[in-house]
Amino acid sequence: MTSINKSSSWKALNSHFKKMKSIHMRDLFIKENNRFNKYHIQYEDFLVDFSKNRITDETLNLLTNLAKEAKLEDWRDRLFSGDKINFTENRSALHIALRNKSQKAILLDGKDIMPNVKKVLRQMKIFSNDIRSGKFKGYTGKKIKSVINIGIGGSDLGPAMICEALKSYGAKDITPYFVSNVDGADIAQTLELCDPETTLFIVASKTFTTQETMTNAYSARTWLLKHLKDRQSIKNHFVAISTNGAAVDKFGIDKENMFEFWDWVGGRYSLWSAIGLSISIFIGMDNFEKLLNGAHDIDNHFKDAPLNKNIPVILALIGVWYINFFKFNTHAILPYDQGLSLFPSYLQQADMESNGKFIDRNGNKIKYHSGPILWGESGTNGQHAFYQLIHQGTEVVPSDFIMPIHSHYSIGNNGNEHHKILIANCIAQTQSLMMGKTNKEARKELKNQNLDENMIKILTPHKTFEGNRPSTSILFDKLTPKSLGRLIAIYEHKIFTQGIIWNINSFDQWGVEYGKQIAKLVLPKLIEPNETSGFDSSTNNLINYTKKNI
Ligand code: G6Q
Repeated sequence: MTSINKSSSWKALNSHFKKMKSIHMRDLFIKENNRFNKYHIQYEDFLVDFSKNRITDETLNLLTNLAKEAKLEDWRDRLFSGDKINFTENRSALHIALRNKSQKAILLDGKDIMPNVKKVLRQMKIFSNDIRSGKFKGYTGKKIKSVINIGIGGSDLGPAMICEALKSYGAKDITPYFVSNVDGADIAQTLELCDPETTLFIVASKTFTTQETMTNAYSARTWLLKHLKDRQSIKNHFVAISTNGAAVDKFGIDKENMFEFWDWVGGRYSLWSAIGLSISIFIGMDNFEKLLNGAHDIDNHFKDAPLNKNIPVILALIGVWYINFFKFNTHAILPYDQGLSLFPSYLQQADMESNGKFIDRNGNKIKYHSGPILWGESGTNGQHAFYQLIHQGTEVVPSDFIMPIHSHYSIGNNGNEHHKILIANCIAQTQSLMMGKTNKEARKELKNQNLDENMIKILTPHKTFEGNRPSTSILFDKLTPKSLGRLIAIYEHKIFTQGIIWNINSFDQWGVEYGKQIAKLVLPKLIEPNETSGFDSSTNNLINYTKKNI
């Protein structure tokens, strides 16, 4: 395949961009008073308003052509049919099978994988029910109250984000904790909050070799044995989720307490698998199933909806428009829901680990930008911090405003005062980012404050907002397991779509593996007594300085 930036649709987009770059969205809204009608997609309770973007019909047509030229539809079929599209690891990317609620078989190397998927779901259901009901007890016969998930990256971020998001569905007598950092503070501070007799550790690691996770898991085991003084207690307090049965066995976790998943589940796509055990324990298996249902709905939507009515595709194409043509290289995720406070960092991994790549599928260095720098924070907190830059900075930051219409919490006047204020803030931001405030408007406002002419002159440029700052609003009824499943799957498929357009493999992560490899080189040098040489002078000195002062 010729490089996508040499394709006819890319070239057409380039010429179109020359026209579009100076057009203000204010004018687009004046010209097209039905802009919202044209540029929104309603999918059941999900409303995606992408009208506040620097696009026209022509932009969307050209972008859709680009997706076609990149053979998005073929690649989508290959994803769903279990082709080994993660070719650098010789693996399929079949997370869609984990939430396949149809009765259809999904074949991998000619064999239906659904029976195994369902078997593990049943195992999760029994175990989650037993923990919640108290049937599964700690070694001394007490009910489990604390569930500590020990994992990192894909074995941590999804479950942690979801347990936070769906707290209102959580068991009141179980607290989930997530320990990921190898910094001893993480596990030590968590253990301080827990009682060994009522604590369950979930060691979540696809490989069961990750240094951080294994170090934390061994420290947890030491802590448990110090208190319970019997190796037999491990059976009542440790379960493992992994693809590596031998390593789980070596750690001392009973086969019965192991939940399997498979190499065709990428780490950052694994929350739908047994890696979600902390979720199913906390919110119950029925709710976990609803999360899967939500994702399955979007799998169907992504598969079946025409490209120009397809939520993940539209989000992806608008992203490509900004990254590759406007050269806006960052993207903000701004959820107006406290529950989604971890959503930006979860998506950071999903997006940046998938599409943060400069080599295409043919092994060539790409000559265009790929994945954006993703960042964000829940609203309204971000408004009092970094939104200044979004409004008036020299960088333009396309932003996603994510907002449920209803809150789980009834508080304030009429029981919805807080939520109305939250919604008002969210909508107001998208409006002012798009409209801006002209010099004339700023001047008029200052005049109304009865300021003297000199002061008005000084202040006017500072109070002027260029506007034309793009945003997409994603609204849905309420943050439920189902809607969260949908939201996550929307972004997963958006990321996939962009990876296809950029012709990169979104499913490997050699940068992460490299990190795992280099840490192993430095650790022995920190331990050995003699002076370290052999690295560059900075690294040698950092190691030697640390050794001297440790
Ligand atoms: C995700 C990455 C990475 C991975 C962690 C943990 O896609 O592969 O974030 O999830 O490195 O790996 P283990 O689950 O093998 O411990």
